[in-house]
Amino acid sequence: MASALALSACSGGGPTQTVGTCEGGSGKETAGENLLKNPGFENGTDPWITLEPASGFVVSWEQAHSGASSALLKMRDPAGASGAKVYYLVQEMNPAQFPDVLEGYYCVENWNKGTIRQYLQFVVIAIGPDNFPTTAANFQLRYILAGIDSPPFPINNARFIFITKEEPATGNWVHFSANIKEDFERLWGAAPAGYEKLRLLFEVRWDGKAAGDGAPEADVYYDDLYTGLPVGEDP
Ligand SMILES: [Ca+2]
Repeated sequence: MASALALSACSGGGPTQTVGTCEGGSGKETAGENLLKNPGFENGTDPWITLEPASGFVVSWEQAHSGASSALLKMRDPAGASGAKVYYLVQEMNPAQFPDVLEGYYCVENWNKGTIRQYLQFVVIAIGPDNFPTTAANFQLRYILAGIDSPPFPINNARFIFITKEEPATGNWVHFSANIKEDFERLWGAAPAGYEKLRLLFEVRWDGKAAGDGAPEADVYYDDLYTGLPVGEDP
């Protein structure tokens, strides 16, 4: 299975497919090394970054899948806004081997859909892989978590994968996972190698908005993010 999704109440936490509260829960068990640092946002913001200071993330103590804190993307835009806007939670890395899986949890509150292409996604970008054509500087997988049911725009160096085509559940921690290595092999013909770096992005965003559409609003929490070997496998 290329991807999976499971729900649990935001007001709890715990392993995949259990119900709990947003305010607490147990951490997830992983056997492999997590290539993401500070994956549960218990140690401030570093080394997470945003690509746009005006629409970055904050560490929040309002909700947590495990521990005391999580990353919050707080979307508040006026009806008059137009074009596109991305709220970014990003980490870059340069592992020797391309990771097998990526997974984590999100929790959405206050989902007011201000425009039709308002959605959650995570993105895996391989920058400068030496086993890919030189037709693009980077190659991407864009995983739609919720909010849209078709690609939001054409993009030659990306492939879209729909984990759901539904609106996001609100008030629940939602587990998501994908085998990013298999998906690169299936959709691009190979897992990236010899790259300059990998960039992993966790987003809420809107695209193709006209002024006069509604006012996009959402509080999106991410927590307990992981990339590496499949969970439960020894290194
Ligand atoms: Ca946490």
